This record gives sequence, C-alpha cells and structure tokens, in this order.
Amino acid sequence: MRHLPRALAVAILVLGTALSPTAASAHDALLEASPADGAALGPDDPQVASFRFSNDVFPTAAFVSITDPAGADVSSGDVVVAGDTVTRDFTATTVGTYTASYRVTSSDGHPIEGGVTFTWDGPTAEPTVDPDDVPAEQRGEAAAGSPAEDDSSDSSTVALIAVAIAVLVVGTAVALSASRRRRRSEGPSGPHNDVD
Ligand SMILES: [Cu+2]
Repeated sequence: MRHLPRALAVAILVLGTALSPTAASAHDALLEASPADGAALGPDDPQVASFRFSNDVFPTAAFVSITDPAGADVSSGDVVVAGDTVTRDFTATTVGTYTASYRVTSSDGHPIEGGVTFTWDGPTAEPTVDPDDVPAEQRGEAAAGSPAEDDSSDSSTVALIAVAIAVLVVGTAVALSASRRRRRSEGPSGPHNDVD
C-alpha cells in the first residue's frame, strides 16, 4: 500500500522535473494551520483541522488525523483536498491537548509531514471547579484521602450532637410529665408529709 503513492510521487517528480527545471527546487511548505499551533478551542469553535500549503497537494496521497489527549484517533469523515488545502473533521469530547497531523505529497513529489497541537476546553468548566465548591458527600465518595475523613468526622460529630439534643429533649419531657404525674397522685397527704 505504501509503495503505490511513493511510485506515483516519483513518477510525478520525474515528469515535473522534465517539464519545469525549477519544479523540484524546493518542496512545499505549510503556510497556515487551523487550529493554529498552540491554539485554545472553545466549545463553539468548529471541530475541523485544516492545513494550507504553498502549492496544491496531490489528492491521492493526503493524510490528516487528529488525536485526543489520550492519543486516540478522533478524526471523522474523509480527508478533503481542495487545491492547496487539506481538511478533516474531528470530534472532541475530552478536555486537554490534541494533535492534528498531516502527511501530503508536495507539488515537487516529496512527501511532507508535520502537525500542530492545540487544546480543547470542553463544553463546561466542570473539570476546573474549585474542590471547595463541591458538596462534602461528593468529595467523600471521590477520594479516600484525609480531607474526606475530616468531612465524615465533622458530619458524624454533627449527628452525635443532634442525637444528644434529641435525647435531652425527650428525656426532659419524660421527666417533667413523670414528676407532674407523681405530684398529682401524691396530693397534700403524700409520703413527704409523713416523713415530716
Ligand atoms: Cu521537495
């Protein structure tokens, strides 16, 4: 498979050299990349990588691929060659650094390759949320570190205090009603008067 484009390229190179003495003097250069190298894409930016060269590229041997932060290929659809520009769609779903690479046959018959890296910031700011803004229960589930332990001991202390207050309230109510009952049943000639 790899030999066919190369043989074609060599044939075109020979032909091009024969027709024009200056054709092979220098191979084409990348003039513009989109996204630009180092660019930061937002959620509304088009998910298309394109490369524009100093000359038309050969449509039969043009490759463009885009990889996500984990190195997985997230290119979609076909490589589209339009004159001096090659484009390909991609689908970004993971926040992080992406690489868009190209390999095309330049007009002098030489393969040229390169690429750019850019970041995709994602649809929401969730990954950069301050940990303090996350509810304690979620943090406790997410990590078993010391902050989570502190949170759970805090909440169990609160629970203990709540139980203690409940016991106190119920106990006081029971004691009050018990003493009220006792006073009612004892009356003026109760045991206390006998002791006196
Ligand atoms: Cu060249």
